[in-house]
Amino acid sequence: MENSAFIALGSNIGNRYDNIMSAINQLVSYSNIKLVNCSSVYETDPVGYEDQDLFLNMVIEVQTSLSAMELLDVCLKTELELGRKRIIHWGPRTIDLDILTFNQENIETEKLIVPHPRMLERAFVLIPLTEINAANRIPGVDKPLNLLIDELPDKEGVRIWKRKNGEDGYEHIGS
Ligand code: GSY
Repeated sequence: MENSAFIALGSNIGNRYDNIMSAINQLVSYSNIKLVNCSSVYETDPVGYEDQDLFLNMVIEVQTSLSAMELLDVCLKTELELGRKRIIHWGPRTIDLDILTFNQENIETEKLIVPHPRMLERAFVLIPLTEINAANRIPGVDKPLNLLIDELPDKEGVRIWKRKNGEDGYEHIGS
C-alpha cells in the first residue's frame, strides 16, 4: 500500500453520522484501501449555499495501492451506493467524499484536482485535517496548516461533535 491519501467526508441529509460511518466502512471493504487515521467529527455551518442544514464533517487518512484516479472512482461509487442526492449545486447531500491530497502529488485532470482546489478556504476541511496531519503541511503550500486556519474567517462555524476517543462534545474551536 504505497500511496497515502487524505479524504474529507461530509453529510447534511438523514442520519449524518451513519452516512459518514457507512462511507468509511464501504471504503475499507476494499482490500487495497487501509484506514490509517480518523479525525474527530465536527458539526459545521454550511458554506456556500447557506440556507441548508448543518453538516457533519471529518477527515480520514488511508493507505492504498490504488492510483489517485482509481481511488476517485471508489469514492464516487461509494457516494452513489449511499444514495447521494444533490439537487442544488453546493446544496444538501447525503454524503460527499473529496480526495484532499494524494502523496505529495499535484494532479490536474478534468475529473480530479489534488490538492483539492478549495480546501485552503474551508475551515470544515482544514480543522479536522490538522488533527491527523502530523506534517502540518499541504503539498505545494508554504504555510503550515495551523497558520492557514488562523487566517480563516469561518472557523467559529466548526464545532467538535464527537471526539476521536468517542466522547460527545460541543465546543467552538479557539474558544
Ligand atoms: O464540499 C463539501 C460539501 N459542502 C460542505 C460541507 O461538507 N460542509 C460545510 N460546512 N459546508 C459545505 N458546503 C458544501 S458545498
